[in-house]
Amino acid sequence: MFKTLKDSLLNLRFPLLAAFFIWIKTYLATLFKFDLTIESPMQQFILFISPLAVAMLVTGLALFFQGKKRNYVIIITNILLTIVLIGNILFYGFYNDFITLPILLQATNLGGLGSSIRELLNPFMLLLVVDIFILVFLMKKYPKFSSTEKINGLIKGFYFLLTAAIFTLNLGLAQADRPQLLTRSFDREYLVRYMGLFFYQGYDAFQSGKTSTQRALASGDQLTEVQNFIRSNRVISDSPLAGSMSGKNVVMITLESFQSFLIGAEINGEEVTPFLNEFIQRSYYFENFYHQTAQGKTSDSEFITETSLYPLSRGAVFFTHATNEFVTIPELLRDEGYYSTVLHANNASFWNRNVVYSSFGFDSFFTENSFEITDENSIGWGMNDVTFMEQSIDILDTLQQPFYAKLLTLTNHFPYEIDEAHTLIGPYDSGDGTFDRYFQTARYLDEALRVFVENLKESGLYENTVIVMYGDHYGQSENRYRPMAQFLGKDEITAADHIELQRVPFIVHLPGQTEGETISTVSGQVDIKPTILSLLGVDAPDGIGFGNDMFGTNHPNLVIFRDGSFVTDSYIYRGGTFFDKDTREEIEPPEDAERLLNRVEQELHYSDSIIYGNLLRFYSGNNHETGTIQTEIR
Ligand code: GP9
Ligand code: MN
Repeated sequence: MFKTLKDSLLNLRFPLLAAFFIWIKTYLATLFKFDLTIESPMQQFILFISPLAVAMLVTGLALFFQGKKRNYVIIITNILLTIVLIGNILFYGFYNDFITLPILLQATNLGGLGSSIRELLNPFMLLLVVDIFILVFLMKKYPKFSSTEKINGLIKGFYFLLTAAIFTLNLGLAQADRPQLLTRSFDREYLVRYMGLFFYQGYDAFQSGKTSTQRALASGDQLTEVQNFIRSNRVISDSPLAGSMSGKNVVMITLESFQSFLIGAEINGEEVTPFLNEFIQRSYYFENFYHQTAQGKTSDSEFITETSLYPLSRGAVFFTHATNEFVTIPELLRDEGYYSTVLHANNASFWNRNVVYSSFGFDSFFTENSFEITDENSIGWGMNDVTFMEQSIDILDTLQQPFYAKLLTLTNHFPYEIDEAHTLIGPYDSGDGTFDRYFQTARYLDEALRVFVENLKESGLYENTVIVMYGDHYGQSENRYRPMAQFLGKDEITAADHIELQRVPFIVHLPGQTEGETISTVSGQVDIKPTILSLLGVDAPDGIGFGNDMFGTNHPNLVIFRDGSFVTDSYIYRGGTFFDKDTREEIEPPEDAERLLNRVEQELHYSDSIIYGNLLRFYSGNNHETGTIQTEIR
């Protein structure tokens, strides 16, 4: 009996070694390839043990195979996990984020990964595969060490008990350090940090499955529940401008990757945004406006704008729920006789736009085929913004009025490439090229906006067009907070600074407006739809979207971010800590903390349930025909 036990135990050597390899390489990759904030020795320890339980569990599945097969299963498991690991390293190198299943399905948007493929040649990568060769070698040359004889049930039980014990220890320590880790799983980084990359990846797969089930089980009652929640938090706008723009054209320009700190900034005494500095003097400028996007970047900003819902925490709604029912700006304006269109000099299927715009009810979509794009007028991602604006005016000129036209800019896009011929100011001097050139491409975008407004005046459209501009999302990620701190003259970028850096411009210029106003209301992209509808005097649909009219003096001054952070006019909340909004110092949780945290959680939850359950198919006001749009070619 003891002999069999001892032999069985020895037979665990090979699988245990394989699990050990996976554990250590995952730990090393997590430590060196992902930029995770570790604040205490305990967190360091949790990070160290976090890959172990899953490594043992997955490798342990091989114990259910007998004979030669067992070691092959062990090696194949190792190879698969290594692919996931390397895939995440490459993805992280570019997106500063971990892979989620929905984003993987967005293969067309993984183009940017090209530059990270170089990483594959990094010697570190060798370290991640060398163990596979060692295992194969041991299997071939040392049959005794890699013996695949039957393993006693008791020993198997011991193996999995040990695995479970390690997992429980890991989870217990993680929960103690960060309560509600799994229930409030807005944040991928936390999951990787506390439970390891493979646990996170499994959890993500489980969430994906749950999402599909949610849709199948959804019912009209759920919509009623959502509507009740929204109605109970709603404020009726007291905006003096309500209805004043009825029947006017609307041009909405997204400012690619444009953060608010650029406005008014100077490089070597030269203004980065000379045009906008002057334009906001005769427009409404919202200085406390925040983007609310997540993984879906530009597409999320569009989704939020058109629907007043929050983006998903995983994937881009433009891909995951492209054909859901939504009640969008174009659909609502169609009832008022508006023609809606999008102009963007890129390919039609990028971010799945052609599919989504159809279901959003746009009448047309002017893509790269509608613009004359040449090598000379291209920068970085495609046609330069100045030429884009010039050619866009020609298109706007031909449209049926009133129109709602959305123009998506492109030059100020990561990695902020620009050539001599288009450079209008010198770079910043932090030594980080991506950061330093950002001011140059932003300056170029500013120029494009000047060209747009001038040409709009010449075309005569300026007199009856409301111009709206907003930044779609941040341009400089946390990877660039060293040069960012240098630029802002700070020692470091704190959690509170990070939130304040999510401010992007929101500008509204009304026809005939000569006097501007800077408005400090704390607002975000979910507020765009109610604000535009209010200006145009169109009733917002009842209780099916979030956000409030930014021109209302009774706006709630609350902005909720996808990861559960939020800002009010007096404080900032991020990662479990409150900060004073003015001083940005850490503060004790304020009196209404619990109420606000609940509100934030519920709002995100109800928004998700609309998307996951496709609940707006049950909305009675949703009688809008959505056909297929043609992408226009001139
Ligand atoms: C591409 C443009 C950029 O068409 O909208 O998208 P982004 O990478 O910023 O999400
Ligand atoms: Mn963008």
